[in-house]
Amino acid sequence: MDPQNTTPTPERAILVGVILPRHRRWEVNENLSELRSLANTAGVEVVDELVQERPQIDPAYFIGTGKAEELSRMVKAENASTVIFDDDLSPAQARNLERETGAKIIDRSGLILDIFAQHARTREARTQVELAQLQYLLPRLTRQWSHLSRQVGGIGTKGPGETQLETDRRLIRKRIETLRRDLEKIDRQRTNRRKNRKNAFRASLIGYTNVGKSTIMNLLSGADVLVENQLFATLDSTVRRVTLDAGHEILLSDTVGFIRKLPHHLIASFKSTLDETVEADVLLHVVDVSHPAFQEQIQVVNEVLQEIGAGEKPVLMIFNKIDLLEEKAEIPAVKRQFPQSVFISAARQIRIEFLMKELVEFMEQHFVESEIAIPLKHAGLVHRVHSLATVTAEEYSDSHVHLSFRSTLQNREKIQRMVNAAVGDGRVPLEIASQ
Ligand SMILES: Nc1nc2c(ncn2[C@@H]2O[C@H](COP(=O)(O)OP(=O)(O)OP(=O)(O)O)[C@@H](O)[C@H]2O)c(=O)[nH]1
Ligand SMILES: [Mg+2]
Repeated sequence: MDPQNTTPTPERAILVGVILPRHRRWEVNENLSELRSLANTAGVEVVDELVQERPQIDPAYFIGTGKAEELSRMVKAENASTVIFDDDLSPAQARNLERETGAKIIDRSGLILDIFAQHARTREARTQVELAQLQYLLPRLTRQWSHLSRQVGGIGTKGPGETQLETDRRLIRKRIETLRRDLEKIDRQRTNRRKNRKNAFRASLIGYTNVGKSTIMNLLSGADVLVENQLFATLDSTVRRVTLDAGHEILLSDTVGFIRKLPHHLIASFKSTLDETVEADVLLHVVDVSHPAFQEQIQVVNEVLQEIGAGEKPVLMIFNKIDLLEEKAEIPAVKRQFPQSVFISAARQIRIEFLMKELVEFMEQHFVESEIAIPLKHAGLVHRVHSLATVTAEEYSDSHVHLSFRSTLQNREKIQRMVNAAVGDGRVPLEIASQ
């Protein structure tokens, strides 16, 4: 940001969406309205929209040549400085459009990265965002992007032209390496912190952005996570101990939300933040059930979960914001579709007690106490059990190590398979005794 310009007038932007034959019009409208929210969150004023139906995308301009000319005229008429495309553009398309319109061309990924950069507060989030930004920037450097002597990022930065390019590319690659190393260090610290907490049952609030995850976190744990009617208010993960009832305590985490077409670099560089989700025992998938596109949002979230390797975890669906539902009659149908679900309003504190009861039940379903005896000659396996479960007792006899442990059902199966594979060489396989 330019320090001399403390009260910048908002950038004026035009949004562009393309309807291909496989898209439905309402989908594109929904996507554009989401793009508008993204633009508003980034502090951009949307002055017009352009939607084009095309049989396929144009390799040079994404939209057709004629449409690109129309866009140019719109830019002039509205005195817009920026054009934001809902789809990702190739660096060449962005360059051509920039030349044609004279405006700065941004795509959805660029915009999301910009918001992340604006919202990043902790060292970890800043490092992660900068890494994703630089990876996004590298192939696009021929455009009028900021020279590296200025801070990378920010929507309105202009660069020095092409002479600096090679130096800039080299600098970026070097910086990417440094950031990667920094992140590895942060990752190791996080992993150590997580190891110390592994004897607790871990639940992770996940879901589309702006659905109410942090509101639920604050409500259940008394944490003070920022809640805003904004996309990507949360970029880090917060972990808090929550007492559900006298006998049940969990570690609850709240983390970054997902969105359609989350840039791939972002997912990759947010690995250490998302590991909180990957390593949770259960996922609490929060949905804004009052949103017209909530079903599609559920799909998007499931796809991202697959991508980060958390697609197979037990999930409790939390349908939030029922206070905003005009048709309460829709609830039974959603409940039939998602039997493992609760319907609440976090903001109005409706049915929160019920949510806590369901959590206890969920916890009992997915967390079990077991015992196993491992022959001493396979004692090397003991540390594997430690890594997958909370060992509550460890006793050595002449022939065996006897372990009592608490784990998720999944991890119990893993332990059983692992021990059988090592020990069960044709003899009777080991049995795990459940308590
Ligand atoms: N009407 C209504 N609003 C809610 C409810 N729960 C949350 N909100 C509002 O929804 C907005 C987003 O809430 P957050 O808790 O920040 O949502 P989030 O999922 O953490 O969002 P990000 O961190 O930005 O991804 C805020 O304005 C909340 O006040 C609810 O039950 N009803
Ligand atoms: Mg949040």
